Amino acid sequence: MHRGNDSHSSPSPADRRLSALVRHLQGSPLDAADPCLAAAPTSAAQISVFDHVVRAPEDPILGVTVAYNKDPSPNKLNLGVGAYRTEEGKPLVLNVVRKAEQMLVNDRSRVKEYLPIVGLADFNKLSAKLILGTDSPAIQDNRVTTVQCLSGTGSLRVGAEFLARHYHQHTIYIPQPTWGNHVKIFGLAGLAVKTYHYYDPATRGLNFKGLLEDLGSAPSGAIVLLHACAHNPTGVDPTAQEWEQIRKLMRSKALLPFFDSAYQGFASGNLDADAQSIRMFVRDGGECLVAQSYAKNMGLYGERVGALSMVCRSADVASRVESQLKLVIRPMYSSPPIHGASIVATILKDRAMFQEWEVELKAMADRIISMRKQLFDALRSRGTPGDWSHIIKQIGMFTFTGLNSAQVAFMTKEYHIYLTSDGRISMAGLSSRTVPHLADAIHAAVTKVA
Ligand code: PLA
Repeated sequence: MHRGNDSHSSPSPADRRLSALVRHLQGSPLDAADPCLAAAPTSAAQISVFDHVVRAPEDPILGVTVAYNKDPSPNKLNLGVGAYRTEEGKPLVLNVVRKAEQMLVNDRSRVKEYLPIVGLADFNKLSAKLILGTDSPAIQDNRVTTVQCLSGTGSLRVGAEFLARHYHQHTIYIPQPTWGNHVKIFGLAGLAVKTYHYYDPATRGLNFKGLLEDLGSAPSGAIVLLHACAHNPTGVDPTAQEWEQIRKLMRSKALLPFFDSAYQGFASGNLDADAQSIRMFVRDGGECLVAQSYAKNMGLYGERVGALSMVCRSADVASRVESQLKLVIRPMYSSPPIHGASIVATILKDRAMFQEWEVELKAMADRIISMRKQLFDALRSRGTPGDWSHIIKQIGMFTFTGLNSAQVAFMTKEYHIYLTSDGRISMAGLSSRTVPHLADAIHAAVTKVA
């Protein structure tokens, strides 16, 4: 037998080393001249089977917070990640969320059983209505399948994996620029990622001609990632007329829309208005995917609550699609977490709580808009060279300032202001108190750094 033979072969260097160490532990002195010990590793790093692993760079967005956290300056300001802060610079838990959580805690009938693979049924139904509209014919026809996922990111990833497995076209077009994680999410899911023109640095607006040309020359059936509203990082959205032209072009070429809705309610302060682009595509009877996040609009960042809806041609297709989505989700994380989805469902299904949410959401959106105005005024009063009107024209959580990476580095070094190197500022992280500090920093960067 094999084992018998092995036991007669001479011990390996590792075994001999081990025996010498065991003898030492049992009281024998260590013989430094022992060749087995000489062969012993000299540092812990040499022992690791992961010795070849190289250090990865920090994430371009979340790494900004890592750097910010290490800065001891009392004046430091984090305008990197898109996370809402109050006028006092504090994270905000919405009152209506606190209320919903209290109700959930008080309800002793609630248990912590696993959710189904597709998540909480109420949450899914209400999420579809929130994004597609309560009167959506697609929902009435039962041709929408919605699955609860891990916030916006998880919804994009599940949708991407589904498309890689079941859709005939494996190319996805994403706007240039876009949220940095899109490239990785779609690439890792097995899709080929290409870009379409979106932003024109000269006008700081939409490069609509470039967009139409690129989508016009995309292969038939290609997937197109669209930001539903409040485009990240540019803050530039197509107008309703432009959306309509995009829709017509995409439908004429059978391009498949994949909407990323991470900011519903944050752009205009109105949930329905911010879903218009999506509803336009659903109204024409065609198919699309929608990834929804409650991170920003309900302030549920860390709860990781979101949904993927797939609008299909028929109820039959939708139900078969759902059965396959389950096969994507089950080996990925089995089933989603219960708490965040329960908060959302509690708020969405109660009329009074829903209205309370709308008021709080509008207040967040309004505060961001007022920060735009304040920053614009502060730069103007300093006579900062350049046209800063894009600060008030851009939409949503971010201002794409046009500052270059050297100017950003200067602001971080000299003013302890943290933002992504592409010059994106999270307006939600600003307050009346910190606007002057930011305006001073921008003024100095623009006048001192090329
Ligand atoms: N899609 C877009 C366009 C986003 O901007 C973000 C978040 C997401 C999806 C994913 O959000 P979620 O998974 O938390 O729901 N973008 C943030 C945070 C706010 C981040 O980078 O993770 C940003 O600062 O860009």
